[in-house]
Order: sequence, then C-alpha cells, then structure tokens
Amino acid sequence: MGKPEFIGKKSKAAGGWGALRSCGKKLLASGAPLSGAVAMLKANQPDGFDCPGCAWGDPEHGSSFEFCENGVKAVAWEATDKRVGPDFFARHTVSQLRTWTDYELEQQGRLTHPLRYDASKDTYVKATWDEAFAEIGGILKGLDSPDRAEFYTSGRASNEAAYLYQLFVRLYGTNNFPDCSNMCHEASGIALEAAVGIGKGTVTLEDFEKADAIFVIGQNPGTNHPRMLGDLRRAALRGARVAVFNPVREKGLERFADPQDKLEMLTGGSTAIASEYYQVNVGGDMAAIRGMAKAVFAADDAALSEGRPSVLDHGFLRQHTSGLAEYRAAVEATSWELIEHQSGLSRSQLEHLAQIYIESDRTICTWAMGVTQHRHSVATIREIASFMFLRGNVGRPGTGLCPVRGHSNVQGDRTVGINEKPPAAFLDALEKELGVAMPRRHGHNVLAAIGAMLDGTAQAFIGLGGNFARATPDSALIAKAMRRQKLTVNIATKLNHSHLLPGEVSYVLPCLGRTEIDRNAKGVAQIVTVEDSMSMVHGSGGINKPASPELRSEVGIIAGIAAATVGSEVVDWPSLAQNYDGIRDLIARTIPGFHGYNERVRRPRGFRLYNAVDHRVWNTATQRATFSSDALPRATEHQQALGEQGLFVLQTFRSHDQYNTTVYGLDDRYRGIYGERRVVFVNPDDLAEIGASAGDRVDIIGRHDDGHERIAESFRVVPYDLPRGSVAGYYPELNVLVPLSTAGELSDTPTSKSVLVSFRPALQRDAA
Ligand SMILES: Nc1nc2c(c(=O)[nH]1)N[C@H]1C(S)=C(S)[C@@H](COP(=O)(O)OP(=O)(O)OC[C@H]3O[C@@H](n4cnc5c(=O)[nH]c(N)nc54)[C@H](O)[C@@H]3O)O[C@H]1N2
Ligand SMILES: Nc1nc2c(c(=O)[nH]1)N[C@H]1C(S)=C(S)[C@@H](COP(=O)(O)OP(=O)(O)OC[C@H]3O[C@@H](n4cnc5c(=O)[nH]c(N)nc54)[C@H](O)[C@@H]3O)O[C@H]1N2
Ligand SMILES: [Mo]
Repeated sequence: MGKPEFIGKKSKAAGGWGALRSCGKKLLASGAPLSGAVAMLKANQPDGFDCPGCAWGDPEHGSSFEFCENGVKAVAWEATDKRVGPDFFARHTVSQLRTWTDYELEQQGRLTHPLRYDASKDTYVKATWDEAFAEIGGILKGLDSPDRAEFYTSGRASNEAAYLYQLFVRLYGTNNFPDCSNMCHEASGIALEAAVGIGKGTVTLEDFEKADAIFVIGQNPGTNHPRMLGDLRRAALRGARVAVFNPVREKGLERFADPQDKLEMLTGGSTAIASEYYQVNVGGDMAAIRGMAKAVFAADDAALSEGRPSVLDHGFLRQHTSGLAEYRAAVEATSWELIEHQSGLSRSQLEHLAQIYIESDRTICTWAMGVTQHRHSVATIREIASFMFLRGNVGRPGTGLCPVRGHSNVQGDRTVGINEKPPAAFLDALEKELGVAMPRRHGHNVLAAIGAMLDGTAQAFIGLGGNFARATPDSALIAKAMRRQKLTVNIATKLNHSHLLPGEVSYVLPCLGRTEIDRNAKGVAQIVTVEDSMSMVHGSGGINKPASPELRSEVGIIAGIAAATVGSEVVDWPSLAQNYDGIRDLIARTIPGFHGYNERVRRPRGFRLYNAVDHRVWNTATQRATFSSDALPRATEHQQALGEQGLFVLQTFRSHDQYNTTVYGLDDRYRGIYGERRVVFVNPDDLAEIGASAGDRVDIIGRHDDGHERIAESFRVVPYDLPRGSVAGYYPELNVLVPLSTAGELSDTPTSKSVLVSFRPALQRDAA
C-alpha cells in the first residue's frame, strides 16, 4: 500500500518560494487580490495598520516592510470580497449551519448587517442598530445582578475598544471579564508578576540583535510568529546559538529561507535556525530547565574549587534577588533520574545546553503555548525565570524573558483593564476620574464564566470578537451553556460557530476590521492603538473601504450598548465614539505610562511602556527578583501515558493554514499534510502498538476520568517524529477532548497541551 493521499512532502525550509506561492493563492482565494496586496504593503508601517496576525514586534525602521506569509493571510481574509448578508440567512437555518465546518463558515466572507435571531424561522434576520442597542440594554438592565452577565474579549480588540468596554462593564457593575488570554499566556503573566514584578516580557527587538544565546521553548514561530524567524535568522547568522525545546521537529525552527533575501531566494538556499534541537517530552520543560540549572550550579562549584572565575553572577544575585538558597536546595534535591525521565533528555544533553548558557554573556528565553497550556505552567515559567537569574539575564541589554504573545493586542487589552481581578490602584483611578464607585468583587475568568453559564448563574454572554464556543474546552458542554443564556451577543467580522448557538435573544453585530477606514460622522478617520509583545504601543489606521456601509467600529458598537444600558450621564459615550483622542485622554489619566498618549502614539514607532525591569527595579513582594523553589510535578501526563499500555498524551496545536478557530485552508505544508485536518500525529512505534497504519481512521477517546464521555470521531493517523507516548492534532477540532475539569495551577488555563487519550478503530466511516 502506498502513502495515503493527504500525506505529502514537507517543505525543505520555512518561508521561501513556498511562502510566496501560498500567499498568491490565498490572496486569490480570498477574492481580494488587489486590495489585499495593497493593504499588505501598508501593514506595520507608520501610516498603515497594525498587522492583525500576531503580536511580534515591528522592526526598528518602521518603514521596512517585513514580509510574512501568515500576515498576508490574516489581512487578505479580512479584505475578502465575499459577504454574508441577510439573504444568506434566508437560505440557511442556524441548525443547518451548525453542521458546517469552521472552514466552510469561514469561506462565506464578511458579515454585513446587524442580525437578530428569529426562533420561529430558526435563522438570523436583519435588525437595526437602534433596535439592537435598546433590546440588549433592556435585557442587561433587567438582570437581577450585573454579575449575571459575562463579557468576553478576544485579543484583537484595540486599546480604545477594550478600555471603553471595561469602562462600560464596570459602570454596569461587574468584573466578569473572561478573556482569551485566560486560555493563552495567563500563566506567563502570573509567573512573571511574582518573579520580576511585571506580568509582561522584558525584551525588545534590539535585545535580539545582541543576544549570544536564545532559548526557544514550546512555540512554533514558522507558523505562528513568522516575523520572529527574521530576528532568529539574523541572530543565527551572526553566530548566536539558538537552542530549541520542542517535542515536534518544527520546520521553521530548523531552516528558514528569508523571502527578503534575494540570494537565498535565487539559490533556493536557507539558513539553519536552531543550533541545538531537543525533542523534550510534552510537559517536560520544567524538568529540563531544572537539569540545566543543576549543571550550572555544579559548574560553579567546580570553577570555584579550581580557582576559576565564578559561573554565577554573584553580584546580581546578592544585590537583586531573593530566595536563591531555597532554589538551590530544591534543585539539588531533584534527582537526575527524575529530571531525565520527566524531560526525556539525558543528563549529558542537559549539561551540554547548560554549557551553552554558561558560555553566553547575554541570553534570552522565549516561550509560548507549549509551556503555558499545562497544569504546571506557572511553576515552569518561574523555573525559566529562576534559571535566567543565575547569570543575571534580566534587565540588561541582550537578555531577558520573552513570552511571545498570541493575538495582536492581547497584551494591550490587559494593560487597559480587561482583567477579572483588577488592581485596586486602577479602580481607585477610575473612581477618581468618574466620581462613582467601581465594583471591587473579583469577576469570572473563562473557566468560571463557563461554570456560571452552565449552572444558570450567568444569563447573558457578550463577546467582543473571538469564537468563545470553539476556542474553549469541552465543545459539547459549551454549546449547552450558550443555549441556556437569556441573551447572547457577538461583535464580529465573520460568521463562526459561537454565533450559531443563540440564547433566547441573540444578536450578531458586524464590525469594521483593523484594515478598514474608520471614519466618524464628520468623515474624520480615526486611528486605534495596540501594544505588541515588546510593550511597544503604536497607532493603527485602516486603509481599505469597509466591507459594508452598515458596519460600525467596535468603539461605536460598545458606545451604543453602553449608552442604552448605563446612560450617558457619567461617561459621554456618543462623543467618545466620535473622537478616539478622548478615549486615549481617559486612558492617559487612569493608567500609568500613557502620559502624552495622543502625541506619542503618532510618532513613527509609537512608544514603549515603562518597564521597571529595564532599570532593575522589582515590584515584587520582596522588592527583588524572586526565585521560586517549587518541586517538579510528581508525574506529568506524559509520564502517566508511558506507564500504561494504550494511554497517550495529546497536545492540540495549530496548522500552518489557520488563525486559531479561523481555518484558511486544509493544508499544513511544513508538516506535509494536504487537504485534511482531521488527523492525529503518532510516533511510528506507537502506531505499531495500537495496530494502525498511516491513513487509518481512529476514534480518539478522552481518558480524563470525571464522568464525562469524550470522543473525537474518525481521525486519520499520521506517523510522525514525536516522543513515544505523545500524540498531536489540531485545535479547534480536538477541543471536544479537552476537559473543562483540568486546568493550570494558579493560572486556570485549560490544559490543551496535555490531554490523556486512547484510540480505537473508527466505528463511524466517513461518507467521503
Ligand atoms: N498564523 C497564525 N499565527 C498565530 C496564531 C494562529 O493560529 N495562526 N495564533 C496566535 C495565538 S492566539 C497564539 S497564543 C500564538 C500561538 O503560538 P504557538 O505557541 O507557537 O502555538 P501552537 O501551535 O499551539 O504551538 C505550540 C508549539 O509548542 C510545542 N509543544 C507542545 N507541547 C509542548 C511541551 O510540553 N513542551 C515544549 N517545549 N513544546 C511543546 C508544539 O509542538 C508546537 O510546536 O500564535 C499566534 N499567532
Ligand atoms: N485546544 C486548544 N484550544 C485553544 C488553544 C489551543 O492551543 N488548543 N489556544 C487558545 C488560545 S492561545 C487562544 S488566544 C484562544 C483564541 O480564542 P478567540 O480569540 O476567541 O478565537 P479566534 O479564533 O481568534 O476568534 C476568531 C473570530 O474573531 C472574529 N474577529 C476577527 N477579527 C475581528 C475584529 O477585528 N473584531 C472583532 N470584533 N471580531 C473579530 C471573527 O468573527 C472570527 O471568527 O483559543 C484557545 N483555545
Ligand atoms: Mo493565544
């Protein structure tokens, strides 16, 4: 038997001609080749819009256009000329549409009119904005407590929209702010806040130009942060060592052909990115880092006893840190045996990596979802920080901690107040500004919101962007939770499954995308602002004609709902909606770091928010950079899987052709998959053990024991180079298997990268 048709060649390198070809195809498929291409040329330029793709920083010279295949896709998808209007809904019932895939819904194009669900016809019908605002406001006012409503935010919302949203919701009376970051980098925020006093990264793009070593842990930039590859490539070319920890050999981290480099493009050459690539076990990073720390301590002892200079930065440790002795004791108490077993890496490999760390004067460590979506994510990130303290690798040029954010403004949204546990100082500032009391009770994060929606405590769901029902775990339960609501409202650019789970009253409110011109009533174009992973805040103004004259901006929609719900006595919503400078003035007066906001954001690269760590000032409980001395998990899910025949740990990741729940296409070129998303990657030896061969269909059974049955039916197996006992597949299709009942300790993030599963031959044959 030959290879199944959907398994093809993997790209030789990330980027290159494959990326250019793919862009051409995506631009054509989006139906907007011209405006898409023009829009792209303006992305991330001073007079253009911020790329809605990812949160990687923009280059120093704001005018140098950086090519990025997945940025092109994100822009082209918004600039499509396909439309989903009232006529589309007249032809399809919501029940019918629920059977469509995410990809099929995505293909329909941009939403054009405000829509209200009509239960008698089981479809959406055209509504007016005024009707929508009045009815939504009426229902919200009628709830017996504001805590019975949930206000979700997805990280594409601008600072202005997010700030206005939190202002409205707090005036309404609740801190219920479930946020996509609860499923994303929550653990990074919590760990870094405790370790260095600020829940954000500490590096800038300039640091990447100076680092001698860069550790890249649990992320796939070739697909998810392609512009980061440019920075890694430049670092590799000048001799910096790039060490990767990833259970999967990801193409972009191995080789990258820079579409900006004429020679590479002409010769078909490419640059090796990772000098070291270690296939750590899923969930084994904390053990791996601890192993490196153990080797660093040992090297320091050896150096001292031989009269050589110390390996640790004792000056930094003495002057700036607390908890070193306890950390050292915890490291020494951890056996090499446990470290090797949990990480899947050998002592000598970890000693080799420690040597790279020791030889580097300036080290950066980056990470993303491979680190943050486990039970012990907070402890793992604290371990990363502790390891970096050993040689003073924070608050110094060329060094630092770099959580690589997801959505293009997820970091900014948190900065401007999307937070279910708002700091008291922020609420104080709002009270001082507005002269009214703010709610002080902590609100709901994503998991708490789902709990409340399921048990009937919550009766209204408002989504500022995103696809709540598909992004969250246990898809079947979430569907039930959404249908139980008295009110569901989704502010969105494109149709998705969350819109197809209407509550008693349901609205879909179509908004402008970031690439579109946003003009006020007088025709004056407004800009919005966003914050990237490097804490740079910059302006973004759309250039494309809006997809429909009916669209309103997110700011305008929030202002409309707010005015109808809390009235305009305390905040003059209509006038803020006409001039976003007014919103920025409010931000400047209530949030530290935004002085002169309106002026500074109009400078070419915007400005960087003050980060105390730059000055080695630590706003932690101890006023020092703080070590953590957590024990390693007793057994990771991967260890459990290795211990039981037929049990596996599943990680859910992204294909090259998707943006979260938005599926652009069915290929995953870098991993050699074509035209198929219902696949599961399995180690070849494990395949033999479960008695399957390439292309066979299996059902994947959730093995988390909490009384719920979880089955993902009919997935095709792909033999792949992964550590034994671990398997992988795509989100959101596999969210039916991610349990609501397991979450990160302290972070409450769904454990999307460590789900226990087993297999059986598929019972149900696909018709196709
Ligand atoms: N084109 C595109 N860009 C995006 C997105 C998108 O969907 N498409 N999404 C955006 C968002 S919101 C986010 S948060 C980011 C996500 O960016 P990433 O974090 O890169 O996203 P994932 O695809 O989830 O990839 C996780 C990586 O971690 C590895 N991994 C899994 N488990 C472990 C582990 O235990 N240890 C280690 N060391 N590695 C592990 C996986 O093999 C995979 O390479 O990207 C953003 N940018
Ligand atoms: N199993 C599993 N689950 C995961 C993850 C995982 O790795 N594995 N990753 C998690 C992560 S990191 C994240 S961040 C979440 C993502 O969760 P979300 O942010 O909720 O999901 P998205 O798919 O990014 O949302 C896409 C929708 O946003 C709308 N949209 C797009 N642009 C705009 C805009 O400009 N304005 C408005 N108002 N709407 C817009 C469109 O209607 C589109 O359908 O998913 C999480 N879920
Ligand atoms: Mo994310």
